[in-house]
Amino acid sequence: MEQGATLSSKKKGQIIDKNLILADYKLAQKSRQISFVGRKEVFMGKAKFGVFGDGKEIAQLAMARFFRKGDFRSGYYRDQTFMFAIGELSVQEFFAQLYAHTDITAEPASGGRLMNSHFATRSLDEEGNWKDLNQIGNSTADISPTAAQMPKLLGLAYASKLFKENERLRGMEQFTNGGDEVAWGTIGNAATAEGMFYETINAGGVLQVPMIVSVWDDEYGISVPNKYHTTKGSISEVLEGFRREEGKEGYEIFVVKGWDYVGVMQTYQKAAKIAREEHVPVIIHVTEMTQPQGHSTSGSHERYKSKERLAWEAENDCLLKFRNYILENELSTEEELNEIDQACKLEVKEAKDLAWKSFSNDIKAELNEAVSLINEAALNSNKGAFLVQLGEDLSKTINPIRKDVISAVRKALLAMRFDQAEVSANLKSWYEDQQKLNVERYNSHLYSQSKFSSSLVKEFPAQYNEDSPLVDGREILQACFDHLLATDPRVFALGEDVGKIGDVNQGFAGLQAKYGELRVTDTGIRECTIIGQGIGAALRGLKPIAEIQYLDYLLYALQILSDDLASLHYRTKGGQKAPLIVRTRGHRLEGVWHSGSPMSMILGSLRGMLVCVPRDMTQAAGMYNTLIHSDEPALMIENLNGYRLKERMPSNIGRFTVPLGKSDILRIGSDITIVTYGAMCRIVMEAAEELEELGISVEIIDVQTLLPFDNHHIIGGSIQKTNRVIFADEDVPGGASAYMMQQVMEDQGAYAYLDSEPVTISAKAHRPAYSSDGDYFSKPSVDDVVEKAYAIMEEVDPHRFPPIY
Ligand SMILES: Cc1ncc(C[n+]2csc(CCOP(=O)(O)OP(=O)(O)O)c2C)c(N)n1
Ligand SMILES: [Mg+2]
Repeated sequence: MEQGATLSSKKKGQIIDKNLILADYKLAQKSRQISFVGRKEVFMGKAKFGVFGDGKEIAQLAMARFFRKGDFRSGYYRDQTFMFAIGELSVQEFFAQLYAHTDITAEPASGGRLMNSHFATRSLDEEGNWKDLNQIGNSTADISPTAAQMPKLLGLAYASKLFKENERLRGMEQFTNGGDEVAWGTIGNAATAEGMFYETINAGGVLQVPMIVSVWDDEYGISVPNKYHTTKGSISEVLEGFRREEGKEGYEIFVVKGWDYVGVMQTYQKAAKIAREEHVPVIIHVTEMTQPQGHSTSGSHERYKSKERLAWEAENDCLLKFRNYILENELSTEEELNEIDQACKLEVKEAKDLAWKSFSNDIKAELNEAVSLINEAALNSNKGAFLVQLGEDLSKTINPIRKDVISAVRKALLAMRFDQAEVSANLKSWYEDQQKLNVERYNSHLYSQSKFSSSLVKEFPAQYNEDSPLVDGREILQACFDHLLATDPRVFALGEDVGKIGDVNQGFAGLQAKYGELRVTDTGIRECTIIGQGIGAALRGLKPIAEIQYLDYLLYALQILSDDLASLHYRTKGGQKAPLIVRTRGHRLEGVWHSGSPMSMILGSLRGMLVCVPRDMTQAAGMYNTLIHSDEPALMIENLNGYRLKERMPSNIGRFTVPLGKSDILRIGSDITIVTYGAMCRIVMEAAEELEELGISVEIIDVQTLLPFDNHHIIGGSIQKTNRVIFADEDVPGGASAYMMQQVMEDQGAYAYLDSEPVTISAKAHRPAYSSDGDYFSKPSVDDVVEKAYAIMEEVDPHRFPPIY
């Protein structure tokens, strides 16, 4: 943590505060020991994989020195020294994560869900309330995809700008100290070749936000040297054009060697001042870093580094150079440093042993219970000998894991299937209790489990009076957003064309003029970092509505939505949340890139988010109101062709809510249930009129949200009545229509009530062709729905419904 240290030189290169230097030496040495010991633990089979921060210690001490409580880090797996230095990670916690300890008191970052060196602090208490983030040296939860820490970094820094410049956020002391928090990013040299890196750097320069991006350059990305990653082999040279100049905003750029203790301290001191006080972004290219143990436990770097390179790395090891600096400047003696080294070794060993004990004792206790219950059952079971052997094998397992225990118990229960129920009763009930615990350990927190869950938001129906006017759908949204912006200062909207013109369909029309540019904001064309900007701001307590102009362009942002936003709550086991609303518009309009409905792509990649597919703008407005009162991230897909359709303006526009996961019966019928959503609702409703004339009565259900899906089993209930079902949408064959069928057949057991084969209606497998004919021959039409429904009834009663073709 920043200790107000001003660096000045007595003699050339000497820093006066000897105590700080020795404390830094000790921390660097301890961190190095942790890397050595961690690697050994993996090779001994006590952990599965290890990646460590050796060779990167010294610059991280400097970064930590100028990092303050309330600041945020968004980095990657090399940052252990930094995390120790800011006091947010203990040695024992580091090892607990290496072993995958599932208890968050032992492993607070993720409760064993993230592989080692994936750091995170907990922003939320056990009830899901925000902690006082100003009292924490915050680290967002690391993810493995290279450079994916960059988009949210932008948002973390952008939040400082909002806190500083938006007067209405003044009351949020729990989150900010007047917006002077810095967002600190770290990234490996090779990862800077990713598109996300450049997109973030460009946006940061445009926005002028307080972020400091450190590039840890060890000249390799696993086995591949810099010349394959970066033009001219140097990221700082490549980024020269971003450097600020007289009269032109940009970045401050520093280059410093990773073993130069004085150099890094001076650089980070300057960088922090510039970013914090001027809100100017900074890039620090830290060169000449090394990897004493190679990339990770997955392989040896002797395979791909030359002898010369390995020798150079040994000579330029930052710890060795730091030690020499201390000795040369007579800040300490060999003996004193050796003593520090020894003390570090001991401390690391003790912490490691404690972490292992704590991790393995829990499992051993479970194993002992299981063995004794298996033995107890063996006394009366027909499979006694088998069970005794199973128990004996289990008790002999070296370094047992939970899978060993639970798998043996399941095998035992299977073996006892012909025994009297009492024989296995105790083991079964123990197993069921363990399964509940294991669900909590491994499967919980995909969605909010707190009082802020969207499922707990009260339903207030839309109200109308005689004067409720008929307006364009987009006006309903505009009135809703107006209300949200007026009543909740945390809300802001951003995206391409969202500001001045109020989005391409004018949902925000006039709202920038009313609330200012900070609340309704135009951005560059950069879908991935629009989402990152939203994620980062949401991580800091704000409520962004980030817009992706068309659903077809969600692909540009899908990776970060999936890897970061959707997994956040799960991967931190409820330790962090980012209640970001992603707004977009899709389904049918025109052609290959403005008519997409790739719902199965979304369903497959965004578990952890809510997916709302409203049939009209009134339903969408009600869902926005629900989302604003909850703490879950969501994707809202409005109907592209619905903005100019007329709807009645509810009199309680800003207050009514639409419950998520509650299907709506749009039409009551008796012959066939048709399940659909979004823009297809109108098509199916029209088809129902034609079918009525043909003597076929259909019940239409709008699921409204795909995640969650029909919580109240309204569809199953309907099928009990009609005994026939069609799942209709505009996705590809086998897409979201198949998802809906799976949900209803498996989760609701509707198969038992079917008298006819269940049917799906979808678009063609290709993207929709341009123009109205392209739409007709690519997307499901009223005629398609009529014919599919008719065909079902034809099979039931061919006399009443003779073949059409
Ligand atoms: C998107 C993605 N591609 C590939 C990988 C596999 N991978 C993990 S680390 C790494 C090299 C990263 O090198 P660098 O950014 O220089 O960081 P260093 O490990 O050298 O500190 C690669 C290719 C990944 N994690 N994510
Ligand atoms: Mg590297």
